[in-house]
Amino acid sequence: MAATKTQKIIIDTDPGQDDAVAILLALGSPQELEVIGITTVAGNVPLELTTRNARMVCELAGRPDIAIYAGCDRPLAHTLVTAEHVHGKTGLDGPTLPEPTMPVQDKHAVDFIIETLRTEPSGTVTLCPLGPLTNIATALQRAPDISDRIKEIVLMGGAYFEVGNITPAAEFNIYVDPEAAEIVFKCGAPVTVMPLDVTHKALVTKPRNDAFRALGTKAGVATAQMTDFFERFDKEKYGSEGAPLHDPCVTAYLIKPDLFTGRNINVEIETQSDLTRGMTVADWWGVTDRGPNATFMGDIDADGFFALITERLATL
Ligand SMILES: [Ca+2]
Repeated sequence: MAATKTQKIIIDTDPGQDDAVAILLALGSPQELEVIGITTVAGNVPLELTTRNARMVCELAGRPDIAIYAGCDRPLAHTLVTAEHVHGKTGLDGPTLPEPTMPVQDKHAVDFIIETLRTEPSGTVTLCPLGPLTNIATALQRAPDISDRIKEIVLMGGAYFEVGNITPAAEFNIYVDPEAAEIVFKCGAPVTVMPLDVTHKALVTKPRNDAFRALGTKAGVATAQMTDFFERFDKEKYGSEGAPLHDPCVTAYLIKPDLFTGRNINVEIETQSDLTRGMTVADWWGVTDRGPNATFMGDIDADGFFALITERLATL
């Protein structure tokens, strides 16, 4: 057995094709990651659909035993903005997957997050937000004592050099709920960020997509179909050689941190300006005296990243 200690994680998610791959990667990596629960949030599509999609993905992985908790159906302060233009009407367009039959837990996602952090030994649970930060911020607001007990928050969101994808200045997850993001970035727990600067280097090129499909398994083929769908939008928008696979950067980091490099810096969230609302103001060059509050990643070994995903999908 490897000496690596299995890390307990809660995946907070708004699936989303790339969320789906992030979840599959985690479930395919039981040596490194123990998924103690999946919490859903409104984001790419409304909550009812993100909860349905999370269940579909667990069933695709052959894991109907995973506990799924539905969370907040709208951001803290503003109306929900969704992204059907990227992810399709269901949020998980691409493959044809059966309607899920596994249950949703009765408990609210926020209660699950609070209770888990209070019950598990302090510093043993990592939160993995892959969507707007509404559930995590609500938990922190309601139970400020939990911030000291979080091992780490590893999230996909924000951008500095790549600036924005939903507005010229903001990345989608942060833009949807900047007030929540501000609470999370100020909470005092260690925060690691996978911004667009990283995820726009994690492109599903044709050979990488072919490698998923060539696995010939349900999970491999569905992943290829999901990234095919996703790709249409990004190819039109960026003219890139493939779609960026955003959210799996979070779970890949927990399995193989060496795939990523970044800087421990100060990151503030713009919540006021109409023009730049949701911008992650990252002090990459250290031009302020503001203390560091996040490890902001800047680069990825993309070949290593795709090799890891393909290897772990093969085990499902
Ligand atoms: Ca997501």
